Amino acid sequence: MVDGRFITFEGGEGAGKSTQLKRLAARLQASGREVVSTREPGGSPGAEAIRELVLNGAADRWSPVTETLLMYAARRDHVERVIRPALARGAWVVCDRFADSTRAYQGAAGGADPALIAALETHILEATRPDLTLIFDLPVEEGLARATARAGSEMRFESKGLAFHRRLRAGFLAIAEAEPERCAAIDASGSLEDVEARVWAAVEGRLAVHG
Ligand code: T5A
Repeated sequence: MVDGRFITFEGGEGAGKSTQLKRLAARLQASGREVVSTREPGGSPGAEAIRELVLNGAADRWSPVTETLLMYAARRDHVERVIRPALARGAWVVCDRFADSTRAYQGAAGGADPALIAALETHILEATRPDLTLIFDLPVEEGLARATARAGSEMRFESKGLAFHRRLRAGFLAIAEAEPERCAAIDASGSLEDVEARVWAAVEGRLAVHG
């Protein structure tokens, strides 16, 4: 029986999404499901090439509107080549960032027109929408400290300044408030185990999964 589900992880920098995504994927796999773990920007060869362009370089290398278009070019390739085929065969797709990151980073924090972003969601995503979105929430300073301590990641967005990151946090919380049926806000403070328990409670409660 096809019972694929699409779960996205969202939030500001260093909130712990990648760490928790791995834990959730392992738990779902252990219960016998096929799980596809992926990320944005990226997740397919074409989208990974765009990731290189958009995440590296000076903070002002691209305008928010250009970033929006690059994110959506990458997202369309990822959706067509990875996400839709996986869902069609019944896999569970867990994705580190998706469309809400464009709403929050390029829209709420960057100033790109929300109407442009909404139109791209309609025309580029079509019916491919997350069943559940986990929005990781953490005070900005704590997230940036975690992200800075972690080695080897692209720094373009991390270097944008505190005001940007405060708008970003507010933007994500506004999405969670506006779409409570799809989104669960996750308190990302505390130990890895504390956060893992909150994630599992949301997945179990929203998607009626046991395991
Ligand atoms: N972007 C992306 C856009 O602007 N628009 C878009 O449409 C999309 C899709 C992606 C960048 O692209 C932007 C947003 C981003 O800036 P990235 O390198 O993939 O860049 O970065 P992030 O997705 O932000 O990932 P991060 O690694 O910064 O954050 P995570 O995944 O939330 O955090 P994680 O798990 O890597 O943890 C960070 C550090 O904290 C520790 C971890 O061990 C790690 O060292 N940690 C904890 N420490 C203490 N307590 C806990 N509970 C902890 N949980 C994790």
